[in-house]
Amino acid sequence: RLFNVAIVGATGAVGAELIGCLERRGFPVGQLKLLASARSAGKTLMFKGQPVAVEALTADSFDGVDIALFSAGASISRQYAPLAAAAGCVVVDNSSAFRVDPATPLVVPEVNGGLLATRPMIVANPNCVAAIAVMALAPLHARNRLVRVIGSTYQSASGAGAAAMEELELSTAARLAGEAFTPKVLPHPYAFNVFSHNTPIDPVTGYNGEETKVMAEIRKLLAAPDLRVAFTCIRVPVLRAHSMALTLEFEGHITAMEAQQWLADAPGVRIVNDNENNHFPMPSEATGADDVLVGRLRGDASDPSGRSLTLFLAGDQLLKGAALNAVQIAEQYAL
Ligand code: A2P
Ligand code: 11C
Repeated sequence: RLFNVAIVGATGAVGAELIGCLERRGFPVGQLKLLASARSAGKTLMFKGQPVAVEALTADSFDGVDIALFSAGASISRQYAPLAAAAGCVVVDNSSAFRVDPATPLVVPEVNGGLLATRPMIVANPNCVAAIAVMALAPLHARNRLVRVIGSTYQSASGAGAAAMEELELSTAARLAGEAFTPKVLPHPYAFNVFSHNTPIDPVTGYNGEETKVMAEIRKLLAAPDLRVAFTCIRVPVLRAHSMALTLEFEGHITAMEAQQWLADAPGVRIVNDNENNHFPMPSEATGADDVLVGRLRGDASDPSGRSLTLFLAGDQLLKGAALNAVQIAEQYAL
C-alpha cells in the first residue's frame, strides 16, 4: 500500500534530507505534499525526478495525508501537529514540542522502536545530539547499566538550519578575503571560532537549552530516569555532522575491548578506531553516512575502579540526528 506523505518545513535543511531519505530508502509514497511558510509557496522541489510545488502550511493541509514529517520548529509543531493527528494523520515530529511530554513516545528505532507497536498518532524525533549519543550508549547500557554520562559536543552549522550553514560559508569567505562580516543568524563570529551553544542559559541550573534537552532526552530514550548526565554543548565551524566526547560510568567493570565488540555488533554503528593511523570519527566522514561513527574507546584514566570508559563519536546531524531517524520511524508504520 502507498502512503500520502507531507513534509512540514520542506524547504529547510532537514526538509531537504527528509525528501532525500524518502526517495533513497524507497518509502512507499503515494502523494507527496511539501509544506513551508507562505514565503516559499510556489517554489518547486524535486522528488524522484519530478517537480513538486511547495504549498503554504494551513490548518487544512493534512486532509487525506497518512503521515506527516514535521521539521519547522516547535511552535509550528505545537500548533499544527494536533490538527494533523485529529485529521487521522500520523505525525513524526522533529521539534522539541512533544519530546518530554510523558504521553508522547520519543523514539530511536534501534533503541526503543518497540514503543511504536501501539501506533501512536504523534511520535517525537529526538534532538540530534541525543539521537546520535544513544546509538552508542544503548548497546552498552543493555549489557552493563550506565550510571553516569559526561559529554562535550562539537556541533555543526547544520544544527542551526540552512541559513546558519550559509553564514558559515559566507563568513569564512569574507574572513579569507579580509572583509568585514556581521553575523545575522548566529550570535557570534563563526569563521575560525567556537562558541557556547546559541540557546538561552537557565538562570537556575546554568545549563543552556540544548544541554537541558539533551540530558532529559537521553534519560527518556534509555528509560533511565535516574541516570546522572551532564553535557557541555559547543558550536564549531563545521558545516555538517555533530561530534562529541563522552565519558561513561557503568554499574560493573568494563573494558574498552568488550565495549568495542558490543558496539561493532550494534545496528547503525560503525567502529572507526585505527590507532596506527590516528584515524578516528570525523564529521567529514560522518557527513552523508547513515551510521554513527564511534572510536577512541579507552578506559577512563580518572576512574581507577575499571567501571568507566571514554570515547569519541560523530554522526550526521541531518540524517541519524534528524531526517533518517524520522523516516525510519515512519517506516515502522508502513510495514
Ligand atoms: P520557509 O523556507 O518557507 O521559511 P531551517 O531549519 O533549515 O531553517 O528550515 C526551517 C523550515 O521551517 C523551512 O522549511 C521553513 O520554511 C519552515 N517554516 C518556518 N516558518 C514556518 C511557518 N510559519 N509555516 C510553515 N513553515 C515554516
Ligand atoms: C543544534 N541540536 O545543533 C541543535 C538543533 O532540539 O531539535 C536541533 C535542536 C533540536 O543547534
